[in-house]
Amino acid sequence: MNLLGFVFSLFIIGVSSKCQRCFGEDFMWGAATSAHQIEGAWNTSGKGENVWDWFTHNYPEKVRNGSNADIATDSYNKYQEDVDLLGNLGANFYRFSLSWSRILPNGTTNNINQEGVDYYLNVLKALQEKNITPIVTLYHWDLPISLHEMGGWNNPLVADYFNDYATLCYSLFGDYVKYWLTLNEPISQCYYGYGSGGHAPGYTESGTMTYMCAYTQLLAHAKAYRSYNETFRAKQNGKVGIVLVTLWYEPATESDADKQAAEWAIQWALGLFGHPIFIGNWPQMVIDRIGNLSVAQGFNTSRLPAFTETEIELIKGTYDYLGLNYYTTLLASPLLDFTDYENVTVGYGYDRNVLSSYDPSWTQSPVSWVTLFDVPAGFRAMLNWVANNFGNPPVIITENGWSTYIDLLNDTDRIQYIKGHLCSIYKAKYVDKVNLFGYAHWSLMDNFEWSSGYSEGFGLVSVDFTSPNRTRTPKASYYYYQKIIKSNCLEHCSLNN
Ligand code: GBH
Repeated sequence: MNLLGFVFSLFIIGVSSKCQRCFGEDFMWGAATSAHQIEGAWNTSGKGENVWDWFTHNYPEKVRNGSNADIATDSYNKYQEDVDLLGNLGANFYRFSLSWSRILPNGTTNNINQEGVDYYLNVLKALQEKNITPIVTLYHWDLPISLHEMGGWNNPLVADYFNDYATLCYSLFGDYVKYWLTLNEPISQCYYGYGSGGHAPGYTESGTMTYMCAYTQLLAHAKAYRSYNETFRAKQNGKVGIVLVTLWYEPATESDADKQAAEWAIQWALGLFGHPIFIGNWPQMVIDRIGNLSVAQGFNTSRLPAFTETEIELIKGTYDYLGLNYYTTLLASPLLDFTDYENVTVGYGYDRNVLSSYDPSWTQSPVSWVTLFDVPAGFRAMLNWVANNFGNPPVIITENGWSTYIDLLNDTDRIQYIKGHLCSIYKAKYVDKVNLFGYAHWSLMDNFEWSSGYSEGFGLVSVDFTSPNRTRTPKASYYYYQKIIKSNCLEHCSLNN
């Protein structure tokens, strides 16, 4: 090698040691939304009412500024623009959800709304034209009101209605859809909807209903997974999974009690749903804890519904892949002494027994849910926890994102968040060997943020909610993410922490 060549090689080594970290060519990049948060058209074109329509219309005080999703981002009419935005982003996939009551206005298969079916076929065709893979969630919290009136997720028979709906969707859309997700974040649905009451339907029975809901949702997921196996897999050759979430928890101190608190916090979220699916039955410490407390509290049986042997087998193994959502990290200590079984209030928070705090050095979102901090390390830790506890299943990140004021176009804090979090999953995948195959940012665009209404936005694209056009404007983070997708590489990602 001549001198010039030698100097040139040094230059190349110099550039690459600036920590260019490249993902494999088959790694999938995408963005996510959900039906109720974007579609609008809440009572037109044959759509039936869902529990969030009912909740926002009847309890406007439960949502910031009394907002609702009657129009939202109007994606029912503007889906082509959404698909164009995904195309320009360079997205390989789009994670979106189907509105159950748009397809089945009463929730049941005796009445199919053809206009709703056509809408989703149009979305799927538009995606196909741009070579964007659909990853379709069947249920993202928008239960048809008729099923809510039957008790909603407190009623185990709703699992059968979900199975009917899922089966219909496989047959209607299965030619286009190869990645299905049954339920979005059952812990959030069951806790915020049936426990804290912040979400529809607004029940506040976290010591009982949260677990009934969990029981029914696990049965619903499992039945829908089995139906795919029995009737569709051979022909359609797709994959079915579920979306789970946890706040990541680190022990507040190195004490054993704090370590146990952090572990329990994860078990009461990821464990509650992941253990039945990946290992079989509820986690043992959850069974023991709720059982013991229930007795001490005067219940005849545990507040945690017991699975029969048949149900355990039905649920076990019902995954082809796992969708994981990660947003943030908190610190954990015990709420009460772990051995104190007397005088413990009935409730999920007391069962879980975690007192949360945070590190004041963490950057906090200026607008979001009580606690959204930018803590990339928790992402890697969560992925490792899942790989270690659930046998390293194929995982795709179905949500990860940061909240800002909705009109902020120069969203440098979101860029900072994305940068750190992508570096963290890079390390999980390539250093720790977690079986991760894709990443979706939440969200493609600002949308109806549940009980926060439109007071905050997770979007890469801003939406003008004051204009009937719902004009979409990409933020700085959209262009930042576009560059990453195009190069498939990260710059300045150090492997040292
Ligand atoms: C995801 O849930 C959802 O899947 C998605 O639809 C949503 O838009 C996204 O997060 C962003 O929030 O106000 O303190 O009571 C993440 C779990 C559950 C976290 C509800 C915030 C309310 C917290 N979320 N929770 S608080």
